[in-house]
Amino acid sequence: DYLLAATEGSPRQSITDDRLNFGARPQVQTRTLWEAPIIWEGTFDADLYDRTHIRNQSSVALTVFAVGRYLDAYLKTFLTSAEKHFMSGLRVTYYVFTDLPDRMPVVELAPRRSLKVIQVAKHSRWQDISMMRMDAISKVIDAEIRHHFTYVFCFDVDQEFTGRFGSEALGDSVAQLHAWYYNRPQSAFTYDRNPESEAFMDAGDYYYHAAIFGGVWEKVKDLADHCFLKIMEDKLNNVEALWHDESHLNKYFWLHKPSRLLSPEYCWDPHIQDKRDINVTRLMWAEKHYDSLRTG
Ligand code: 2GW
Ligand code: MN
Repeated sequence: DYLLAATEGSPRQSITDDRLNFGARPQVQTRTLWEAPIIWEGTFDADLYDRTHIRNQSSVALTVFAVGRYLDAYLKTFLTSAEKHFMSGLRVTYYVFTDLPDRMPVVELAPRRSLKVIQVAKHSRWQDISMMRMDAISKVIDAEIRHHFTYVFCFDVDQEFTGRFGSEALGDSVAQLHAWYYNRPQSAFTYDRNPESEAFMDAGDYYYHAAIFGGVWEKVKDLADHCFLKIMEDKLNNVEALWHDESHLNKYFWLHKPSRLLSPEYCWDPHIQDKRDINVTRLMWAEKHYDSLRTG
C-alpha cells in the first residue's frame, strides 16, 4: 500500500518520482529494488521541489529529544543549524521533548516557524530514553501533529545541519541509510540476530539509521506504534534488541518498505574516511563524549 498511500490532506505521491534524475549519479544506487528513490545530491532540482511543496502548502513537524545532559550538550546547535538548513520556506514546528524545560536554549526562529516544549520524565536507563521516544512520538502525533501538519520528521539531537535538508526529502515513508553501512555487505549489518527478540531479522534490504525517519504523519504514527509495541513485548520477555529502537525500526522497514530513502549525504559521520560518494554533507554527527554523557 506504499505505492499510492494518499490520505486526506496529504498530497498523492507515487513511489516513483519523475522529478528525479536517477542517472545523474552513476556511481551510486539511486533506486531500490522496489523502485523507491534514494536521494543523492545532483539527482534533483531543489527549486522544483520547493515550488511544489509551497504550492501544496506542505508543513512539517520535527520531533527531537533532549533529556538530561543532552540538552546542554546538543540542543542549541541542533536547532540553530536547523533554522539555517531544514525545510527552508515551509511551515515548520519543532517539538522538543525534555525533562528540563527551564534550561531551554534561546533560539531565534524565522517567520512561519515555531517551537513547542513538551516535558517528559527522564528514564534512568539510557536505552529507555532512546526507546521510549517511540511512545512519545505516537502520542504527540495523535494529540497535535495530525491536526496541523502533513509530514513529521524525527531526529536524534546529537547532530548538526551543515547544508540544505530540504523538501526533496519529503515522502510518504522516509528512511535514512546509515552512513557506516550503506555500501557494506548484508552480513555486516548490525540487525538484531537474537530469535528471542521481536526485532530479529535474518535478512533485510539496507541498514537504516534511527537518527532520522519521517513521512506523512499517518505512516510515522504506524511506525512508532509498531516499534513501541515490539519494544514492550521484548520487555515482557526480558530481552532487549541489540540496537534498541534502531533494531525495531530496521525490522519495521523490512516489513513495510519505505517509499523514499535518504543517501548518507543526509546524515554523515565525519569520522568515516571514505568520502568518495559524498558530494555534499547536509547533516553531520556531533562528537560523542561517552565518558561524561553516558555515566551518572
Ligand atoms: C543516550 C545514550 C547514552 C546516554 C544518554 C543518551 C541520551 C539520549 C540522553 O541522555 N538524552 C537524550 O535525550 N537522548 C536522546 O536519544 C537524544 O535525542 C539522542 O540523540 C537519542 C539517541 O541517543 P544517542 O544519540 O546517544 O544514540 P546513538 O547516536 O548511538 O544512536 C543510535 O542508536 C540509538 C539506540 O541505541 C537510537 O536508535 C538512535 O536513534 C540511533 O541514532
Ligand atoms: Mn545519535
